[in-house]
Amino acid sequence: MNDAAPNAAPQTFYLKDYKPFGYEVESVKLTFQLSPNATKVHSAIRFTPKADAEDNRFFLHGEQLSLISAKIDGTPVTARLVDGGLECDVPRTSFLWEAEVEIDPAANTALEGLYMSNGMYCTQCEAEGFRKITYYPDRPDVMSTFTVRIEGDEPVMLSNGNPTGAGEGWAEWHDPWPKPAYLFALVAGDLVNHPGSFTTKSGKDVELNIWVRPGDEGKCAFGMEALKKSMKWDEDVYGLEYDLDLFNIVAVDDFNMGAMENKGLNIFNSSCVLASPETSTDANFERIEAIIAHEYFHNWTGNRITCRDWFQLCLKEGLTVFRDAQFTADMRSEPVKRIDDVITLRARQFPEDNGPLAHPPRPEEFQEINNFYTATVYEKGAEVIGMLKRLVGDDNYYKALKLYFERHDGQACTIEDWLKVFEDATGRDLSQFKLWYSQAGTPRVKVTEDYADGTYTLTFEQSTPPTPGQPDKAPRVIPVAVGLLSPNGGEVRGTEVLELTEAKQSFTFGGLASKPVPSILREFSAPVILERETTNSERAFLLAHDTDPFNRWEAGNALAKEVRVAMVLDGAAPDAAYLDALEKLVRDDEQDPAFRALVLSPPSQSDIAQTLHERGHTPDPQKIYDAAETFTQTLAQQLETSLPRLYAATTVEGPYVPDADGAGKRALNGRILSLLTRLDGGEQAARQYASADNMTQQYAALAALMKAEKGETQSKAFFEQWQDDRLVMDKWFALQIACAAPETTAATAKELTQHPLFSMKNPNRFRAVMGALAGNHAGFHHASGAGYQLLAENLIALDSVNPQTTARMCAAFQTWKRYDSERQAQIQAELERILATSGLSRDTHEMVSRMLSA
Ligand code: 0A1
Ligand code: ZN
Repeated sequence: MNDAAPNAAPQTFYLKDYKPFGYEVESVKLTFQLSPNATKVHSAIRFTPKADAEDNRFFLHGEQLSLISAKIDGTPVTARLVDGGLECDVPRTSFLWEAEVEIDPAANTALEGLYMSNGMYCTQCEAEGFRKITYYPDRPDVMSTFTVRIEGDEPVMLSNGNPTGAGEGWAEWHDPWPKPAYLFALVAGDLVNHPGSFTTKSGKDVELNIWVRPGDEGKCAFGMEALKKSMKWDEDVYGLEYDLDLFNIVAVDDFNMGAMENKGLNIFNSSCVLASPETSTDANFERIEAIIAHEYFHNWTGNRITCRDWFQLCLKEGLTVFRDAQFTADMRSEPVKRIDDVITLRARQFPEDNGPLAHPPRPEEFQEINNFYTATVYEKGAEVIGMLKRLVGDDNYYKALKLYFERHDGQACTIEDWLKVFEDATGRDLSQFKLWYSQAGTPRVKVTEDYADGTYTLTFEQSTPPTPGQPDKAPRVIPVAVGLLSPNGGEVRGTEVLELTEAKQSFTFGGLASKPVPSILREFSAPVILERETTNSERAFLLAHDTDPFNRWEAGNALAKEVRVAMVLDGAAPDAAYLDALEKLVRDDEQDPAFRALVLSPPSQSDIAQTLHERGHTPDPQKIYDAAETFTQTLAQQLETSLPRLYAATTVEGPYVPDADGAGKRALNGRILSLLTRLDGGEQAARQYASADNMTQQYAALAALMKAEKGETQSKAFFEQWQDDRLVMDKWFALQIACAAPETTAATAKELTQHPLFSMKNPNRFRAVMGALAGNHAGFHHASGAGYQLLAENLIALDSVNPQTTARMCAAFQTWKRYDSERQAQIQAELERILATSGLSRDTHEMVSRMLSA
């Protein structure tokens, strides 16, 4: 069911047009009479006109609703149905608005508003889904208390806040905290709970529950512990306590995103909460812990203090991602978390910032807000906060946050409010820093050096390439953390933060005995691309000696990229010195296994393509693939004699524990197994597959075997064993495609779309297949164009079912201008084909037109 979305000229919304709503909403009472195809929603809402309103048009959003009746103060009224909602003539004094509407949750495959998943009712209202439930001023700056009555025969019926009554066929809820409609939630179905409890630091007992489908009870314990750790951490680090008697989490199989922070009733994609050693990998466990924390942290950064309008989305998302990253660093390993985050930023945000979809963390216009839940808003939004914290220092950061909560609790805020708090708390002028919120694009920072008479000079030049709508950019404030090492390995100057504010700027370091080796952008102190002429031997030196763990990894990563680039461009053999350095590191048992695993993980093929493109070459995906294969094979051979010992030494014995230590060891063990499998015909991997008692090891063995084309038996066995587990089957679907050779990738994916367990209605399954297709760089970009075609066909088919997921997945084409003219022509034709689809959703229309018009 699509919104009426004309293929031409959809409406654009602008930040500059913001106007407050002309009415206060004093209270909201909702009654739901549940029925799969005909749910009735009765609303009783008290409005009071604002005395100082610029505009008293009484407009309520509403989409896909059948209006049955409307009343004001008990008297029937005639509302005018207009585009996107209704208008009505209303009194100039406080009045009670009542409406009855009918909706069809069973037909709602877009998964926005009230919908059904496996026979269970659930809601998703962010960003603008509440208007599909009833007529309402569906905007985040309208906050009110909600009282909800649910009538139906579902055994469990939940809403926000605290329960206030229940009986045969009904349940009532009241949420005392004023909230915007996007935080409304309702869940009803046959659910069972995994209970828990938490006592806040001021002594309040909070009842906790994770609600799941019968059969999934055994997969809740880890999530419950993660929730309790999050509650404790937010008290300890930010001084923030939970504010209701109850906190519910519900797992839902059909969900467009990861999870949702609805007040007191978080709804999670089941893949982001259900965990067990048998069915989840270490990576799954870490992600679940992080997402539970993220949604919980939103209770303050998002719910108690929300956004004035959707342009301010990064106010809550950037800050909450920053907070969940701090949490993960504290629970696990700070350097490993930082390295992982930078890998993700480069893989997801850099392509966005350097392509046709580039937009600032605070965009100034949109057609469909769902298209702006992006890596730029989330991850770059978090990087901006990280820079702010580095610039003002830790103490000032927490002082400013304290002021933010005191000053803005209960309000809907803007980026201006946020920065003002920092200015007031620190006395610093942040007007130039604010450019990070309004300018798109990744700054390039070029560094040159000079040494004479004991004085070392670093000169930085910053510039940002043009992005859509922003041809020129002003210099930004860029914190660059720098340390200096002596050429024989010791640190001569510890980390200091240089503040770049101009287009070109120099910094000097005096009193040095010899020319130092600089370690620049430690901890990745700013989301920029650093350009510096250096040598592979200096990179190898830093890989061995840098005292900053991030930059040690970064040196190894840069080296790995240089070696591959040389292989692709000149057909060079893998660099011997680099192979030696890797071998030394892998065999050094003193080094953290997680770190060794990271250094052993090759840069992605897409990353190599981006690097080639930045240097003015046209990347050839097949050549990049071949170089990767040759490199890994050569590395395996070089390590041949040590692999069995290394494999044995890194195998984690004993019962599986999903902690950071074990995960680091298993990650290294998995890398070693994949190298070994290239040489031993798959013997060791087959043994590991047969004996594994946890998914991390079972999956690692299966992946190694499939990559080596030796996994047919195990893949069948895996299917047999797990065919009834939807989340494990997603792994199976994705792995077939991830491991396919370039020439068979599209065919493999196509075959899987015909598999009886493939479904367009389940976003996880669709993403497992189509996401894996787009993620197999050489397969997706195979010269035949079959990958492009298959994705486009499936996106067209999905658009009428689920526009939001379709639009998000269109971004797989965003790097299209990197490639040669044949590939560009193929992609362009597919994008045009999508755009020409009749009845195309507003979501997909916006994404595809942005990609085509750049
Ligand atoms: N606020 C959630 C993300 C989210 C956004 C939109 C959704 O549906 C359209 C669902 C979830 C978060 O940051 O976790
Ligand atoms: Zn969030």
